[in-house]
Amino acid sequence: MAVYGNPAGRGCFLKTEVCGEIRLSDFEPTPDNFKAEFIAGLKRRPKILPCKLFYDEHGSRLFDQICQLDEYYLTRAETETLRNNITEIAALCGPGCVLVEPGSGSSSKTRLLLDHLERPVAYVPIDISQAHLFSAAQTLNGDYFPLEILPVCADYTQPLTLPTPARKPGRTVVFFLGSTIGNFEPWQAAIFLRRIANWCKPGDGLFIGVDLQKSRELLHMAYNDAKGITAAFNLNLLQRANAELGADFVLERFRHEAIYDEAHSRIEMRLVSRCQHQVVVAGEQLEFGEGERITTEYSYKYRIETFHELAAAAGWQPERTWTDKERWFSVNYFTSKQKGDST
Ligand code: AVI
Repeated sequence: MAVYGNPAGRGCFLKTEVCGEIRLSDFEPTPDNFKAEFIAGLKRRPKILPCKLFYDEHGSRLFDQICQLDEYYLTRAETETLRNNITEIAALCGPGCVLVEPGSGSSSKTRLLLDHLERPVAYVPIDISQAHLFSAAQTLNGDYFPLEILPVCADYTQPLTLPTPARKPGRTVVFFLGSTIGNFEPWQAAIFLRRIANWCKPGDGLFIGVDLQKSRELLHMAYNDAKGITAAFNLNLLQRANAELGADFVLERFRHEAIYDEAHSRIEMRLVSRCQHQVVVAGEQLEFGEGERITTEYSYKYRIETFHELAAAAGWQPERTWTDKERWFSVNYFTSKQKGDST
């Protein structure tokens, strides 16, 4: 059985203009402790910050702009792959499925799926931001009646149980798109994939977008765009610290760097200090040497076989892989091999 049942999270209702009330499962995720995580990361040697700290309001807007860039092929290639294979993807989901989307954000690709699925029973967006969930529910609600929208406010990397749809569902299918899995280190990706498997019953499905290894030049262009949007996205972390923590970063003293580390098959994004200087962050004085780096993000690039092995070890049977015509990006379909537990 899928881990439905009463949500462990506190239930409450989102009021919408279209269909009255929508049941929200609220796991009350602890908001990012930006101050603690930022200072702890800058005290580590070498300095490293978790990439989730990028996404304040301005950072999220910059990321949306990155997705529109010519050089940033990932979004385009994934959308093309989904569109070109949507009939087969919908058939694999089967009738009456429950569509689950961890990190749903603005649910931008959801319509493409919902437009093709056969009488889906429920859509379960999972996001840490109630505002995102609310606007996704608002925009979709009513258009796909009688689809039930069951938003879950949670940190999807933490234990959670899925809400129970009112009607008897077919299969649970999880969509984890955008190559967000690439921002996890492989050991973290394995833990996360195992966690998703535990939401599912054997035979349930996972569709996951995974960026692929390619030439250093193409990767370099994608993460060092000509308009400097990725640089602004990276530097916005320091701007955020100035705004939220009263830090005194001078942004011109840092530069954006994104290099492809072939040994680890990952883009490593950094902020590099141009000179030796000190910065005060929330009353703490922090030292930066000339050329010293803060690692701000890893973005792993996989070979399809390597990713299949990683997923197989985490309880997922590889079934089907589609790519764009250049074979730069992959959408992978797996079925759950194991009976899950409740986490
Ligand atoms: C969200 N994630 C998949 C993006 C990536 O490509 O790793 C984040 C990003 N960083 C720089 N550009 C885009």
